[in-house]
Amino acid sequence: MTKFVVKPGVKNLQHEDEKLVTTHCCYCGMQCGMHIRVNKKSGNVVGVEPRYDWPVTNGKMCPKGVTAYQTVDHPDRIKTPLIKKNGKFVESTWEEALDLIEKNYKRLQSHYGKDALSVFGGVSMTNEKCYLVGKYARVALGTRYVDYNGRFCMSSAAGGFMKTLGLDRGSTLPWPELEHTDCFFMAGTNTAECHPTTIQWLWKARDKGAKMIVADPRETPTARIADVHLDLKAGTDSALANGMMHLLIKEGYVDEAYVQTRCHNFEELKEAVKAFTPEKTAMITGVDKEKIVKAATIFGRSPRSVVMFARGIEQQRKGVDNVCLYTSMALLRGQIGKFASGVATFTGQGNGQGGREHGQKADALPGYRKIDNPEHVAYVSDVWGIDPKEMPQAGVSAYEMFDHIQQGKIKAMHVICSNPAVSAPNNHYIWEGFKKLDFMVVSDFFLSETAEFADVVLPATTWAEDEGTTTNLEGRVIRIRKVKEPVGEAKTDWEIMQLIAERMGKKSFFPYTSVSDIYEEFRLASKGGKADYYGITYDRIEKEDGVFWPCPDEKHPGSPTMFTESFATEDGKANLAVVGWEEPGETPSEDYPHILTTGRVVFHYLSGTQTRRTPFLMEQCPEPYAEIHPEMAAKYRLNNGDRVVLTTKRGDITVPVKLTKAIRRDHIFVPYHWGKELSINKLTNPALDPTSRMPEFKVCAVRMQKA
Ligand SMILES: Nc1nc2c(c(=O)[nH]1)N[C@H]1C(S)=C(S)[C@@H](COP(=O)(O)OP(=O)(O)OC[C@H]3O[C@@H](n4cnc5c(=O)[nH]c(N)nc54)[C@H](O)[C@@H]3O)O[C@H]1N2
Ligand SMILES: Nc1nc2c(c(=O)[nH]1)N[C@H]1C(S)=C(S)[C@@H](COP(=O)(O)OP(=O)(O)OC[C@H]3O[C@@H](n4cnc5c(=O)[nH]c(N)nc54)[C@H](O)[C@@H]3O)O[C@H]1N2
Ligand code: SF4
Ligand SMILES: [Mo]
Repeated sequence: MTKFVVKPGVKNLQHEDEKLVTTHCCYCGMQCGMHIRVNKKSGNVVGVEPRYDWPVTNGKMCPKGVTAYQTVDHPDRIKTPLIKKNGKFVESTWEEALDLIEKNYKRLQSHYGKDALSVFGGVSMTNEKCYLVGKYARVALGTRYVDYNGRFCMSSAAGGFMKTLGLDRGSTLPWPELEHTDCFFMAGTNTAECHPTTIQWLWKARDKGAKMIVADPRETPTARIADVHLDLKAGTDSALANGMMHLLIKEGYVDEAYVQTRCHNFEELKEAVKAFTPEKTAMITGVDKEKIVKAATIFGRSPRSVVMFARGIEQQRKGVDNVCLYTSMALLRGQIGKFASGVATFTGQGNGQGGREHGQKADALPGYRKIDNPEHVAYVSDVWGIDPKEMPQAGVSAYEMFDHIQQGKIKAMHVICSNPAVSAPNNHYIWEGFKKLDFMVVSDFFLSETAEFADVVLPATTWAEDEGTTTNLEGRVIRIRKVKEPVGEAKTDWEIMQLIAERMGKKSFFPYTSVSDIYEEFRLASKGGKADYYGITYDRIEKEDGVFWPCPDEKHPGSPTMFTESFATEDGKANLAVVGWEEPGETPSEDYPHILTTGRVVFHYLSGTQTRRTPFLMEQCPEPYAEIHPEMAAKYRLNNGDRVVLTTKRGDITVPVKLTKAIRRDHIFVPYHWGKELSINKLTNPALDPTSRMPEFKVCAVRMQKA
């Protein structure tokens, strides 16, 4: 389906020998609208055109989005299955690869039981594929061990929203409404680099007088344009949010009627925040008292505000507490469920929202059902056609799967659409785990650092070679379209899972001949669950510019604004967070005197397998570096570009320093998009949040020496 042009005065480029296919970017949760240019003769992808009529992004794209097409026909694509023989990969046929997988899976399960196998998924895949990963693990392989990379991404946001609001939908409002907001309170989100096409909405709001408050240890491009930059120490968000609520209550900025009728725990919260005076908050966070007061005053006086956050506050040992507290700030102001107001976490990966709702999580089933709830198990078993007794129990979280490898419980792993050799914390432990596995399979379209550990690598397709749906950061379900046929012998992830299911004697449970067959089953599997997609059809998505879940039936308009009348908790009331502040898992000491924090740059995406293969992006940002303040540099007699060794209790890395005043004097920031020797995750702390099991990527103690 091809649509052209659309913005008055702006014409999409169109060559005679090309066709345009309308789809969305494969990278972040913005899911910017785009048309992909395909050469009619060769069928190859040759370029991209922005989609001006996509209401969320209006033709805006970022440097990753405009170069994403270059990965599709990239020379590094894996074109046939690869089997490791004497330590080297050799090309093989699908028959040979599947034979080997069948033989090893059956051998391991007959020796060690069904749970000897495990699956590690990812959410750069469509809803259809993400849904199938859970079913593949539990029905085709019959194992309890399945989890996914969203554990390192959205899990604290999900846990926090579940606790406070009873439901985890990343944003409670649609993006175009942001234009009418009066105040943005943004914590731990580098929006300008990580969700760049959101900035247009902030600018529009700014033109109407809106204010921006940014809480970040770094003066990011986002903080630079803020009215107040709260330059807090990493790991002190709970104190900051409590301090903000202290002032909101003290200065009379609470929406009493809203809080009385729609929230629990207000009296307890009042007690709990009493201690967080501006003085105490300033002492813990390292932010000037005046700035804290100014931020609370702006936020408290704004009629319409949105509290926004991302991994900066979530990737902490207390990430769930942080989410609950910041969400409570929005509740105190009576903002959730109204026009141009609310709370939003920035969904990270392209399908980070949809991919976390439908059963890739260790303890979840489609539609946000729970595996420890017998009614939920009965419903999903019925859709899948299995005996509920056959449904495996809950497994363990992504990082904990590696503990189970060490304990000898997990013997094999199939990694689908993730690169934990780079992106999981405490890399050395992950690498040891992969080496210890008896058998390892990876589905990817590039030979990632993780794939290098595998016994068998299966060539998957890129997003441009298959169709389906994703759910963007607003909660809007959208269509991804097939642009071209797969390269070489690559197969889609769903076909691969189907083929392995067949080898495991479960073919009848995977009877799909097309993606829409899977989608129809998936709609039914989600029906009646908290994340209900039943009313969303491909047709409706097309006609309505996407449909927001929950959408329980085809007549339902979808839910752009959440919680207008009540919350999704049992009695409909939200739970205000009553929690204090605790130190991060690791604090500076004599041996490790500084704080290390990690994150992203605009030019690279996650573990970098795709963006490190994109020449333009590599020219812009070829290698990792340590961002440090000139004062810290002076103490170590370092000039810009000098190389340093950074060491934590878990590992070390050698990188050049980049001097900038845009970081706290006691912090070091390193982006994490590189592997092996250049992976900062050799150093990060795997301290896990007790509820979400999210590792503390954002804070650990580090030592620096001149190399
Ligand atoms: N360019 C680019 N864009 C991306 C991605 C990418 O890899 N590259 N990935 C996508 C994905 S999957 C995700 S999850 C999102 C992530 O999007 P973001 O969460 O916005 O990105 P990060 O760089 O991980 O962290 C955001 C900010 O948190 C700050 N921070 C660190 N520690 C703390 C703290 O203790 N408290 C507070 N308040 N702030 C802190 C960091 O300085 C950083 O500026 O981006 C998505 N978009
Ligand atoms: N230090 C530090 N570590 C972090 C973070 C941090 O802020 N700091 N952030 C964390 C976050 S938020 C995230 S989301 C994770 C992400 O970490 P990863 O899960 O490692 O993310 P990707 O790099 O996208 O890896 C996806 C892999 O699958 C491949 N792939 C892409 N699409 C498909 C597909 O459709 N099918 C298949 N089969 N393969 C595909 C890609 O080539 C790539 O090799 O990293 C986490 N790690
Ligand atoms: S903002 Fe995100 S979705 Fe949009 S072009 Fe950039 S990476 Fe792609
Ligand atoms: Mo993420």
